[in-house]
Amino acid sequence: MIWNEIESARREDIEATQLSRLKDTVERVYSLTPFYKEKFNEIGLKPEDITSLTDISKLPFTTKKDLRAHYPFGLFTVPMSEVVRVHSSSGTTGKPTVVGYTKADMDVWDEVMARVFTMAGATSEDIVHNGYGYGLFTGGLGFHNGAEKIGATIIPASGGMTDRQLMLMRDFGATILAATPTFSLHMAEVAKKTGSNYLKDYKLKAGIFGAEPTSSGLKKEVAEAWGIDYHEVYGLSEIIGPGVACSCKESELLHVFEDHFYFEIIDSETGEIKPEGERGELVITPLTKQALPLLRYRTGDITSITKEPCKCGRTMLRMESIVGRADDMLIISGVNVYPSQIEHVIANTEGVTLNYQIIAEKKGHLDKLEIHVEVSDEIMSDSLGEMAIIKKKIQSALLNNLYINANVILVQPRSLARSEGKAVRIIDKRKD
Ligand code: DLL
Repeated sequence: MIWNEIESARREDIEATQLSRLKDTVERVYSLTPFYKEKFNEIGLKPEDITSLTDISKLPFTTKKDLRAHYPFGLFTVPMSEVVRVHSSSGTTGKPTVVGYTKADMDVWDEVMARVFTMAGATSEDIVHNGYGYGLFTGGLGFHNGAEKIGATIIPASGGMTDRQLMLMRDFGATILAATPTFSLHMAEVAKKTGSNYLKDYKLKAGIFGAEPTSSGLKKEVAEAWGIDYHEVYGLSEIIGPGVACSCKESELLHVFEDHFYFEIIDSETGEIKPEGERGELVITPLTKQALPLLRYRTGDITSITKEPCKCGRTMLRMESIVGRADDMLIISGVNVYPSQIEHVIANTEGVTLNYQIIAEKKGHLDKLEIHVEVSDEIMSDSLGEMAIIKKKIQSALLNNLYINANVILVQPRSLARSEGKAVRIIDKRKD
């Protein structure tokens, strides 16, 4: 089922809607935000210069730094009396980035999340177990409102307390799971402790996972561990929260809700727009935001987009799963590598699990990479010889496929820390 018929509109119609909304957004930020007016004046640009979608390349970029520089509400275009909700990033590296919503913004957010739920096959008959954190993080409340919008029953479990979450999922008969992929896998690990027949206690049929980069291998593992369809959702608080794009049943690509978000892929270094199909940094312009409209927001996320039609009937642009964040990219002795590429190698190796951590260090002038990977229970009880073979296999795959020299350390099952939200995969001691 498709929630809104616009999701399968003709391209010309989608683009006409985008253009008129883009013009409104440009006019809005120019007249209401001194920050943008100044930027326009610097480059001699006027809102009326934007007459086609390709003119978007004339507009200035916006970065996280700009949001921080105007902390907390400096880029809002409405008085606080019209702001009904505020969220923010965790702000582990300095001041958090703060975002705000008017009533109209909340309606759009609920609408796109209703599309997400419908894409995952959910209806008012479903019981949604929401394991995304509630609070300033957009995950919990974003999913909460979307589930209510389609009339499903929402269980606002939030993150943490794994045993209790499992009890609620069983006792309330949850049919849809919403949580980060790593936390969902952790919940499955704990559920499995009750025996190999654990799935009989649960009624889950689908899950909606996101908020962190996830390899195909990890998606498959989560889907198998819960015996469910895997749907991926993408989003970020600066743009709206979860609900910018979501994958349907047909493929791993995510449908972008283009009537509300304009996507470009750029070369991070030069800022040039890249052609369809090429990977680069995702830049998003929200087209209907009232409280915090931003122009060409640099997400730092690396992906590609395609206009190829999808069997599900939706016509909107699709994006590939995020490969990684530009700032998560590790440069190891001159070689660029994303954690998800390392995860891909681990996923293709028998005998290990997808619980891993990457540690980068400097030894003298040299970069050293250590990768701790948990082995499976079966391997642990096998011989040391087997472990040595696995270690070698991963190391040579990393060298042959990614050109990186890493020391792989196999560790005991369940010995690495688990996350209740977004997983911490990289410890880069070179940054200290
Ligand atoms: O993580 C919103 C969200 C909540 C999305 C729940 C999906 C599910 P932020 O905390 O602002 O918002 O973090 C945004 O998380 O720029 C990406 O780097 C990453 N991210 C979000 N979804 C995905 C995904 C929420 N599906 C940042 N795959 C983004 C990979 C993702 N990375």
